[in-house]
Amino acid sequence: MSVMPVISNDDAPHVVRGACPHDCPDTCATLVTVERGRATRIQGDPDHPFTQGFLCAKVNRYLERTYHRDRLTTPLRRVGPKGSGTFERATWDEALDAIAERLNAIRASSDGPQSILPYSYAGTMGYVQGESMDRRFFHRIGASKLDRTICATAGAVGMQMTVGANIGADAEGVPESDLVLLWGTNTLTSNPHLWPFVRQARDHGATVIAIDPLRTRTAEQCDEWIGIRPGTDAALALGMMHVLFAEGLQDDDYIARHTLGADQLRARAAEYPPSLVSAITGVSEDTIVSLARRYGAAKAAFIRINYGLQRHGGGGMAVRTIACLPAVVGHWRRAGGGVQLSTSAAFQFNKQALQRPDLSPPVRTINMIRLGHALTLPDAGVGGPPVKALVVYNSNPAAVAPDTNDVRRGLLRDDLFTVVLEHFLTDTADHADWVLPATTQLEHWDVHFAYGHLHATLNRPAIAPLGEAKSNAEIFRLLAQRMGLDDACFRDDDVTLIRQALDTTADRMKGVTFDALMEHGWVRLNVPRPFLPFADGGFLTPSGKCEFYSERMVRMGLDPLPAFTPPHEFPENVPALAAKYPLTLISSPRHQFLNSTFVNVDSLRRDAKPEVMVHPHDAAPRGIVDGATLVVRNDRGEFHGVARVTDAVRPTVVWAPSVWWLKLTGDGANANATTSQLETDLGHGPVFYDNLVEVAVAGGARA
Ligand SMILES: Nc1nc2c(c(=O)[nH]1)N[C@H]1C(S)=C(S)[C@@H](COP(=O)(O)OP(=O)(O)OC[C@H]3O[C@@H](n4cnc5c(=O)[nH]c(N)nc54)[C@H](O)[C@@H]3O)O[C@H]1N2
Ligand SMILES: Nc1nc2c(c(=O)[nH]1)N[C@H]1C(S)=C(S)[C@@H](COP(=O)(O)OP(=O)(O)OC[C@H]3O[C@@H](n4cnc5c(=O)[nH]c(N)nc54)[C@H](O)[C@@H]3O)O[C@H]1N2
Ligand SMILES: [Mo]
Repeated sequence: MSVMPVISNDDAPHVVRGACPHDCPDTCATLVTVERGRATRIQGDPDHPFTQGFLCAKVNRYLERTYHRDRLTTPLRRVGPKGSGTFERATWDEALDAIAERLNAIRASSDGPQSILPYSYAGTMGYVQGESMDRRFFHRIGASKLDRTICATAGAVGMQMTVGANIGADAEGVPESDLVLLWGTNTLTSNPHLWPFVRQARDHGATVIAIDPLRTRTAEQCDEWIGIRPGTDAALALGMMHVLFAEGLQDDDYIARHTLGADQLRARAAEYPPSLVSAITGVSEDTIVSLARRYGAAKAAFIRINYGLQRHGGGGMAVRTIACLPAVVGHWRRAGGGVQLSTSAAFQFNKQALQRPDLSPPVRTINMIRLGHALTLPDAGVGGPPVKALVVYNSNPAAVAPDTNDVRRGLLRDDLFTVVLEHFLTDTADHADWVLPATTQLEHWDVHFAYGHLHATLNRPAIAPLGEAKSNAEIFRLLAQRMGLDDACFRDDDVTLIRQALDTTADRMKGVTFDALMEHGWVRLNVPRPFLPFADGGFLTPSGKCEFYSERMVRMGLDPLPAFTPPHEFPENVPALAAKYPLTLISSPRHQFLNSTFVNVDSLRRDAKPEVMVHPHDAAPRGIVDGATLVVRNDRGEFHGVARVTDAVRPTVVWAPSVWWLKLTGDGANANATTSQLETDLGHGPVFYDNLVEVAVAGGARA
């Protein structure tokens, strides 16, 4: 079988190279077998250094999802009441004409174009279908901008403050590590292609430790599980520094050459003795001291943090603080040492050319995690006109945005004009006036960065679009035309967009060309293997040092030094609230789901129902037994789940594996009925896991 460059009419089976589009650090290189125009197999590229020939539980089912009986294949026009999910088929001409006319009318109205709001996230991480023609379109019409904060901004800014960019140690160095800390990350579920590297390190004698309020399937596989209290990681990191400095385990040479503010950091760490840290984190003093000693004695400790730990009020500072650790001990010098939140900033695609921010007039920005406020407050919560039109693509906010009850109130507004580009009738699409069928990764072109490794990947269409589906970029091209936007940039086709994304002289992109991608499917960035970004300093901060002390934080009115910033709903600080709602809810992803994607795939959901894991200490006084139907509630809302009584959660923590489609739960609600629209300390991010609740047997007396 040969590897074909584009869709082939040839009847012979052939293989098309692609990229997994999903929001995951792994961005796998895929091989799709096509027979007589139909995709019959998807596998991981065995030659790709990170994919290593295997795919995850979800993407192994990508063909089942693509050919799902419920795939949208034509445009749909709403016929029932708003939110009822009742539609009739329409032609593309009807849909595009109606949408163009309505959007043009809103642009011309007294509310003006800022009353139009795009809403998208990373349903696909591809540059073409994720952030190219769509951005040009909204920039050109002068729509409100969307601050895309829902996942990563708290930690990204935390990294920027300490090391200068969201860049980190190379996963391919992990086999040389002698201590691996999986800190606030469920690797086997959310970053599974890192695991073979961790296993290699372990084969060479490394110790692997999970730091997580949940004993996840990842923690089960580690040498040790540290069941920390949610939102207290900065205190643990400072406690480790306390011990490192007190016992002389720091690397004075690295500190002197490559860091700023070491004396202040040492003084700050002195304020965090193990006794205090133990009281904050719920981790024993012995564990804190032995973790610090182990870290100080290691030659190359690899800290894998991920986005789970920054979904708390102090999430930005938590990441900033942990990111100081490798510089204290000088581990950036060696392969396998350092910290990784993301590798995304290592990529230097030409986003300006793709997105054309120059087309936009000065407009307001709306934070996507406050969609509920944006849709329900008269000035959208930020000043200016109300939101009159919402165009959603690559996202399912009715299920994934915090405070879904508020979001739903907004989506139900009769005067809100909502257009949703989707593969399926999601909870969000159910609220649309128009639904437009989008192509999947098997049906369109794209090019990808990654956030857990250092390879760029091309995606070629393997099959023709299903039904009348069109790619996002094509839909925005057509809309631009209908609305009379005749700038030349609205005529660039998808392959031209890929070439524009690659049109850069940036050093790390040397060799990442269209031709190389066509030939190999993927190309490693122009960096050594493994990439040691800060082996000899060269931090990307204003000072060029690892900034223990940050002038920028001073200017932001924040503590310039690492510190423990408690969650918004930290029981000690909100005793009245904690008396009513004593448990912290974590709603991190279920293994078989990708946020709310794949929830409707039968073989992945099977007959599962939403579950709520409760520790025996919390279950007993509430009369909760395994299998009971529970209601989880706070002042924002409530949802139901089946009780699992287990010591895999620490006491006072409950876990609701997520993110369920509202309409597949049974009660029409998921964990986001209880989450808040509050923001993190840095980056205006969401605080999904900073969420006090009470749990009771449904129908039973209230506690
Ligand atoms: N299968 C699957 N893979 C995914 C995703 C998915 O939905 N499903 N989502 C993708 C996306 S969008 C992202 S952003 C990444 C996220 O990747 P991760 O960050 O690994 O994912 P989470 O499961 O959100 O969080 C990881 C762990 O953090 C723990 N945690 C929560 N609060 C704290 C805390 O305060 N301190 C500490 N130490 N731990 C805490 C949670 O219990 C959880 O086990 O995964 C990606 N990969
Ligand atoms: N309670 C709770 N809430 C969470 C999280 C959590 O852990 N707990 N995780 C948060 C995180 S980390 C994130 S990143 C967000 C993710 O939130 P979203 O980015 O909204 O992710 P998904 O829920 O996967 O929804 C993506 C949608 O995009 C669609 N899609 C995929 N590809 C295409 C395409 O090419 N074109 C079009 N038009 N549509 C496409 C899919 O069908 C899917 O419905 O959720 C956040 N919400
Ligand atoms: Mo995410």
